Amino acid sequence: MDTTSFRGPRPEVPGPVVGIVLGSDSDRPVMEEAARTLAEFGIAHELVVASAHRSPDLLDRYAHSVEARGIRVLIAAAGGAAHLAGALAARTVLPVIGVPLDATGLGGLDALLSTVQMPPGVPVATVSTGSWGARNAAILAVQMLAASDPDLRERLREFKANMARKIEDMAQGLSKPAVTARPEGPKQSPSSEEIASSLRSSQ
Ligand code: C2R
Repeated sequence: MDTTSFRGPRPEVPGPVVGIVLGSDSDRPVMEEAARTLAEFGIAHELVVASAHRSPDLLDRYAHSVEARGIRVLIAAAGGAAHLAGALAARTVLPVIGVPLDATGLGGLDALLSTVQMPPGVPVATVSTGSWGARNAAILAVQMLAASDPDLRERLREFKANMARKIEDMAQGLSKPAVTARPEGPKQSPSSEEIASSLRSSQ
């Protein structure tokens, strides 16, 4: 997507309803999981790069374009001093889901704290770091959209039922009777009388 001009929706094409914003193109490999997950649910989305720190004007323009273009939920992913999600949340009333990424070798803890510790009044729904977060951000976005979409709620129910079935299959695999060796009786240690008798016979 051309991130320099947000001109509005094309009426003939159903527009994206989720915006995934990356702090840098280097975040893309991890965040492709979010895009894949949205596609699983048939949710149209856009993937853009904009940084609160490096391109504040671009981020500003993007944040002010989303509502009018039909975006309903934002997912913001950034590493390090990750202020991207908070900066978006400051500029729109749409729900913002933050995905903290590991960009600095601190395991994403820096990004997690920067994303989650928002002051009262400006929430960012922060999910786990990295690819778990990428997947959960997308599922959470679907759940938010499903609040007003019964068909999507049905698809979420199927998704959860499939997950449960997989775990039940695993559990069944574990509870199959294991092949055990024929039980032997407890080994009796020889009595002191037997030991004494075997010593006597060996003399
Ligand atoms: P580069 O790989 O481009 O140097 O970026 C990005 O999300 C990325 O994980 C390194 C990391 O910097 C992050 N970044 C932020 C912000 N902008 C970029 N945390 C921001 O505005 O919060």
